[in-house]
Amino acid sequence: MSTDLGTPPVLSPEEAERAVLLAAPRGYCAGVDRAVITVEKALDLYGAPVYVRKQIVHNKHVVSNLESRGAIFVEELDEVPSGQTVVFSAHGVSPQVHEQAVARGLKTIDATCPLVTKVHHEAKRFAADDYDILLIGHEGHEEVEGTSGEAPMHIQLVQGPDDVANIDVRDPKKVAWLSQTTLSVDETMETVAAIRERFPDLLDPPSDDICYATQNRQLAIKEIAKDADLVIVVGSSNSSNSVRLAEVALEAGAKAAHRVDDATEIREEWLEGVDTVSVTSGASVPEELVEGVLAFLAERGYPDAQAVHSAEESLIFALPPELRRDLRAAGRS
Ligand code: 0CH
Ligand code: SF4
Repeated sequence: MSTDLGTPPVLSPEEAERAVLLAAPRGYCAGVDRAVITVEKALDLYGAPVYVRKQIVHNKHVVSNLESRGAIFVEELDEVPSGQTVVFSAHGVSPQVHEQAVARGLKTIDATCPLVTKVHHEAKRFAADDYDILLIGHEGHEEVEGTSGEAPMHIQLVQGPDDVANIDVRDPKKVAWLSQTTLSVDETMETVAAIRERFPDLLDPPSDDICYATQNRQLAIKEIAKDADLVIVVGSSNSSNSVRLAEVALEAGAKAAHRVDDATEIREEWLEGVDTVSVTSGASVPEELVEGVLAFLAERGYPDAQAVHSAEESLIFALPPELRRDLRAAGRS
């Protein structure tokens, strides 16, 4: 009896050389998952509209999807009618924003990632001990604004090694550093080294501020970028961790790296002469957008993607306590 194994597809010589490598882990981290579910559950429980201060996470597809379900995204709390419910984004807010919400009689749900809150606590502790705090991060980023607001008189922003010469502190022996959670690990270490050269007594944060998800996604893309002709990073342009992934890929040896919001932004010419394409996504990116990129590549003769695992992740955060309480009261927990 013969078994028909089917006819293998006929590949052109170019197609036979091709590979698609998929970073693992990639996409949603525990803090993003929690923040997005928070808005979804708030919409289910309280009904539309639910206001959200700033983008809940920096992804335009996530934001437009939640908008279509009744979320209203605002820049500041004065755009929220009094008495309404407002969710704070995963990136965190300063104490001043909490105070403003109380003053305006708003019901708040805080979707700040617990790992961002941890950095806020570190800032408060260093400030209470009267340290000058050097916060490594990007000017204007919501997370930097929120963390700085915890101790504005003690914190100054350092964007990179070039800023170090201009740092002015009260006592060079009482200086500590903290960072945004979504920076490049390697770049941040360069900045810290430059700071330490100026201030040898520099105090480190009690644990890594660049979070596990940022670190794991950078390690994963390094692993598959070094042999790639092209790296595609899925993520929005204002997503710090996504933008960093494209930079890290180039530093790791990728011949080219592009960030796209989705497959429609991939340019055909990027694929010219390309055999190995490596794909990843930022911590705020829904997996269906990565699937769209893989389908785009498949339509152009690239094979199924091979996942390359460099770390396992199992962290899950409980929903914000104020939402859990209301879910319980409504018998929906
Ligand atoms: O990478 P950033 O911080 O711009 O933010 P994102 O793309 O919304 O990813 C989630 C991180 C949220 C706070 O750490
Ligand atoms: Fe939290 Fe890290 Fe995700 Fe930011 S990237 S939401 S700090 S887990």
